[in-house]
Amino acid sequence: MTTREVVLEALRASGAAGVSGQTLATSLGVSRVAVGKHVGALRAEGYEIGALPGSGYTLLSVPDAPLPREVARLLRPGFWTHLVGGKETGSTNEDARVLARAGAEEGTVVLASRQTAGRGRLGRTWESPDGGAYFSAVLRPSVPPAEIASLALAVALGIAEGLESLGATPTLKWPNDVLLGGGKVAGVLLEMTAEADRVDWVVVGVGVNVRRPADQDEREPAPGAAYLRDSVDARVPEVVAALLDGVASAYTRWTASGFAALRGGYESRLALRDVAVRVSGLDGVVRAEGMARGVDADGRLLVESEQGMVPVVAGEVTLRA
Ligand code: BT5
Repeated sequence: MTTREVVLEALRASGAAGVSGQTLATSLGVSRVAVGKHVGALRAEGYEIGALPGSGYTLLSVPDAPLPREVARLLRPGFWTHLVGGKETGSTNEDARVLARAGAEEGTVVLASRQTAGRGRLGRTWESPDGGAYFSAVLRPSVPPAEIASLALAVALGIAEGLESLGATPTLKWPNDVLLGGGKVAGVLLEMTAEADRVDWVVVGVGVNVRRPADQDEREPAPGAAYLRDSVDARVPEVVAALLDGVASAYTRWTASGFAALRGGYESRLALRDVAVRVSGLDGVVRAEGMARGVDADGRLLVESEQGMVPVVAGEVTLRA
């Protein structure tokens, strides 16, 4: 721990009672001026620290942002080993890819409070203003590349379960959108490299809208976006920890037993069940039209059409009038 972190932990431990600058200085073996500087640096990171004559410093609130140290202390121990970043970046998926290529181990996570080049699937943009959380995790599943399609669904399920642990009631739009009240609250982007028969690494990127962007200078919220804070009172570090725990749990079940073990949970949250849909392939060509009935054990969407039950591997779903 750095001296700044020791100061922070002392503030946390002292709670509402607070701790005096002199006590901190003595226990750390530094001057009171040095303590004041660390407090200033923590305030610059977004920690709200009160200073009252007599009672000293009091930690009033931690930043409402995905700082690695605030997320790490809320995580279930075990799976996520390295958390980095936490401020602005281009794209956490890009950052995580660089780490994965350099050999980062499974369980490494890059976090950001905003992205300047956030990306969705197929070259689309992911609006990433302050108030959301953006993170990408390095996974190294020992499976053939074809199985990664269902990992995207497993991750979406893990996010839904994480949101439920906070009191929200999300639904899933196949393949990997997470909805709240009909709007998109989170999106998932998987990128990977693989040999012919084995995945080398997968970067799982998740963007979640927490607070509605309020500032005039923020970019327009994406049309159709939903915001978690509209229905659930949770701070960003808490949200990120819940989603990471949800993803770790779903991923662990997926690696142990495959998507088949998650199918029931996925289907029970499927927003499009028994709804008339049109599914286009990633090339834009219509693959199936009919009633969405669920997903199969490989995560393919089952569409009951005039030709019978058509399983669709990848694509975009639109509702039919
Ligand atoms: C996704 O793509 O939903 C995947 C989004 C993944 C974003 C994360 S953030 C961390 C990591 N780093 C990255 O650079 N990316 C990942 P797709 O299914 O293609 O949906 C994209 C579409 O969603 C856009 O074309 C918009 O219509 C809509 N959209 C964009 N920003 C949104 C937002 N913040 N909230 C809701 N919808 C949004």
